[in-house]
Amino acid sequence: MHFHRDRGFVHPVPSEITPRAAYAGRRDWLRQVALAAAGTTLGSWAARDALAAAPPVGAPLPGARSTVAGAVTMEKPTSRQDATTYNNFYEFGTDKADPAANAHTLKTRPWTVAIEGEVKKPQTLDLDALMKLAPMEERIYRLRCVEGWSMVIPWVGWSLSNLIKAVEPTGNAKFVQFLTLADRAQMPGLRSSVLEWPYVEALRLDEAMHPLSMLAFGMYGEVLPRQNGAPLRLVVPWKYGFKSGKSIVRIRFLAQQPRTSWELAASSEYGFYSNVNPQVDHPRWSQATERRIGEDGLFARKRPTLMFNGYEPQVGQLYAGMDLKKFF
Ligand SMILES: Nc1nc2c(c(=O)[nH]1)N[C@H]1C(S)=C(S)[C@@H](COP(=O)(O)O)O[C@H]1N2
Ligand SMILES: [Mo]
Repeated sequence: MHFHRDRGFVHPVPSEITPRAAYAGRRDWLRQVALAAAGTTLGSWAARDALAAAPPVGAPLPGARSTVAGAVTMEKPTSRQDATTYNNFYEFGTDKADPAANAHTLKTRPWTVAIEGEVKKPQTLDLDALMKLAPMEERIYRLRCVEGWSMVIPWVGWSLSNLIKAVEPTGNAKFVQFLTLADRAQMPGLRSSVLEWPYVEALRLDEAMHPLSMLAFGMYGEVLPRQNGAPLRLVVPWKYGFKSGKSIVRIRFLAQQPRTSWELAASSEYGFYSNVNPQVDHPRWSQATERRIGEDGLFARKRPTLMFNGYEPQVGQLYAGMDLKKFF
């Protein structure tokens, strides 16, 4: 992985894929569930963890096929193995294999999400209550990272608009900010100053209300693996992947556009909007093409990148009349 420190802290360029054969976290919970079911560890943290109401990491989490326009691409999904071992989650390290190797320390239950700011119903929601807010849907989205690679991932969750409507934004609310967990005890990557913690991203309220903006609790029909942002993460498929924060603990409604972690790290490289756009290059590399993980050879960038990552028919209207080079 290469950092270009002369330009500030930035996304590393796509680096070597280090495949991980073992999937230790999943084996761990399977063992926990087995032990808990056998009643051998009742009272231990493992049993409480396994028997908590919210399903544990790796448990089945089915979702009905989404009927939201554009929510199910017919493209071949990336293998689960690739999607769970080639990750960006800097709280657990900056190499692609680090999150899968290190995220086992993330405690995903109990978990609450605080809703605050410009809403009529500020509240702190427990994960169980949150998960019941709307029926689970399966959506198969393209994911495009600003580094020039892409995947196709079957997520399980529902439109973020369900939550936004439930908390009733005030007339002043124009932006929604997503703050993710920053706990040094659970996240070894926080010792690095590669980003300002907590990892914070934000959307305009109308972007957040778009039916394609999703809160995901699962992928591949199972509860989210920790390295993919358990127990809940945002998925905004027409924007570069870094706009979709993992392991969210706080959602804040704001009148003013907030700064985000990547803007603070390198404002010339990462704009607030960060819509996927093959015509607006990243200062250090072209965005015209991408390599699909698991499909192309290393460093091959053969696939043309699509405007708004292929979601232009659904989301183009959100940016009508805007200069997309200026508001990148
Ligand atoms: N909290 C947090 N969220 C994050 C990141 C991160 O480092 N920390 N990385 C982002 C980036 S750069 C990408 S491309 C996606 C990757 O999601 P995936 O690993 O599930 O494919 O997560 C995004 N969300
Ligand atoms: Mo990314």
